[in-house]
Amino acid sequence: MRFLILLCVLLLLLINADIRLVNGGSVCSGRVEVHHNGVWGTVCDDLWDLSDAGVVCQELGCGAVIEAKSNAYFGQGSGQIWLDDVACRGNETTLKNCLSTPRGAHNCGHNEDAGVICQTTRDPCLELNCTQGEWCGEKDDVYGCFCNDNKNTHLISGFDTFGLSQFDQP
Ligand SMILES: [Ca+2]
Ligand SMILES: [Ca+2]
Repeated sequence: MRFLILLCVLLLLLINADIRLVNGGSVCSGRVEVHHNGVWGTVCDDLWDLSDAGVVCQELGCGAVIEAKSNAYFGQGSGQIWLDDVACRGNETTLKNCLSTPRGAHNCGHNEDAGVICQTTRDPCLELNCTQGEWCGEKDDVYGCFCNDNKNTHLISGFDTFGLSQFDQP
C-alpha cells in the first residue's frame, strides 16, 4: 500500500513536470523550456552557466551536466521567454527554485534561448520495445511506437513530451 501511494505521488510529479528539453535529439539534451500558467516558454542565456544547466539535468533525471548552451544552439523557441538572468547555486532540486527575473520579465530574444546537454542520454526507442510492424520515432513531439495503415499513422505507445512518463494508447 505504501508503495502504491509512493508510486502515485511519483506519477503525479512526472505528469506535472514543468520542464523539458526540446530539439536535442534526446530527452536529456535540448532547448530548455519551462511550463508556467499553462504555457511553455524558453529561458534566456544571460548568466546561463553550468550551475543552472546542472539543476535542469538533475531535475529531469538525466545525470550530470556536460554543457550549458547559449545563443539558441538548439534552435529558437517561440512565444514566451519565461526566465532570464538565472542564477542557481547548483543545489536546487528544480530550476523554479533558482534566482531569476520574475516570470516573463526579460531583455532577451529567442536568439538567446538557453540549452543543456546532460550526461545521460535516454533512447526512448530502446525503452519502448515496439512490436513487429511498428516503427519507433518522433512525431509531433512524442517519441513512440507507431503503426501505419494505408492512410494514417497511429501512435501505439510512447513517451510524453517530457520524455519521462511512458504511456499506452487505448
Ligand atoms: Ca547563472
Ligand atoms: Ca537579461
